[in-house]
Amino acid sequence: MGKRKVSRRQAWRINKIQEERAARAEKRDALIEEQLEGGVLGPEQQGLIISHFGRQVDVEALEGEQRGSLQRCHMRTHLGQLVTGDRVVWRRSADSGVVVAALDRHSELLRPNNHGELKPVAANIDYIVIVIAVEPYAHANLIDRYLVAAEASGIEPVLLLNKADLLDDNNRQRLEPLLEQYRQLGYRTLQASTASRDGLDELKALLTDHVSVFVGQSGVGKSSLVNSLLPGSDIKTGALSEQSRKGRHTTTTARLFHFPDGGDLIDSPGIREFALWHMTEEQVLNGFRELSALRGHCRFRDCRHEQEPGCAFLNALESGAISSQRFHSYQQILHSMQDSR
Ligand SMILES: Nc1nc2c(ncn2[C@@H]2O[C@H](COP(=O)(O)OP(=O)(O)OP(=O)(O)O)[C@@H](O)[C@H]2O)c(=O)[nH]1
Ligand SMILES: [Mg+2]
Ligand SMILES: [Zn+2]
Repeated sequence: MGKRKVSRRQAWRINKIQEERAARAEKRDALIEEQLEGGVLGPEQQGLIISHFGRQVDVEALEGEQRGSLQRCHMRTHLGQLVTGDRVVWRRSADSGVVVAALDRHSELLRPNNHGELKPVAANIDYIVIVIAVEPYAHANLIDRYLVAAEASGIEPVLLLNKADLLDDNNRQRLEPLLEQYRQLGYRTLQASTASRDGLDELKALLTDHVSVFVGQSGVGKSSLVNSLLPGSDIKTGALSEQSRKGRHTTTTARLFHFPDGGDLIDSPGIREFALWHMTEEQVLNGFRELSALRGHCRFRDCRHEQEPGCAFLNALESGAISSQRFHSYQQILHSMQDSR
């Protein structure tokens, strides 16, 4: 009986919190509209979203006397989901600012969050740098999922193995063929170490004059890489857990940094998994270049590539033309999509 009572009270609490939240949002929107109408805001100017914090964003002024400075801003309602890298029109107020319009994106990386909603990770990017490391353990399936997302977004992926200083005779046997496999598929691959600084010049040369987002598991060294490439950015980094040798989700929000001579780097929070339920099977197949080249070559038009005779995928698997890791990764992704539907 006690249980029921508590849950009823909980329901009441949740309801109350939601009502209060809606009331606050309404009040905030009214305030923004009042400011807009009252003419207390400065002129419209262009800005760049550096970081996103719940209902607010940090906007960098791209013009005017205070060009280059940051301003915490509210957002006008109905602007859609703004994200790091977005270009916006905003107006300054006495103590903050209001984003009044969002400009079109030329690219965006999307990812489902833990609540089943599709969210942008970053906008207007040229390279998705998929960071893996000698530790935590690099899961090939996660790499493949990022490659599917990169392909769907039309953004070039780059595969970067960090912590190369930790390579030894053991882990080298797994990681070098892994990188080689992606290199042979035509992806750019790099190795680096923020500890020994090996590979950083090459990485910097690639990223200069482009906008790149570092993505990957927690603890692979995304923030450390930004700190090494851009001394002075002073981002917090966190040691791996002693027990699990996994990252501790140190970075909690994406943030954009400028190269002094052109180009930007976006550091993003580490992830546990990358769901792809929002993709079509077609899009998943597009993300596997070597498999999508076999499209239409199976005996049956509706081949599921599972056990059908005359299946081009299974034949290629048998002859060694495609890797079994990649093929299983493809199947795993399709099955996980079916499960979540
Ligand atoms: N040995 C070695 N350790 C590194 C290297 N780069 C980063 N690390 C360490 O790896 C740990 C995690 O680094 P972070 O930069 O916080 O990793 P992250 O990817 O930003 O993690 P999240 O913010 O949680 O997603 C820290 O203890 C770093 O010192 C490297 O090249 N070699
Ligand atoms: Mg980080
Ligand atoms: Zn087939």
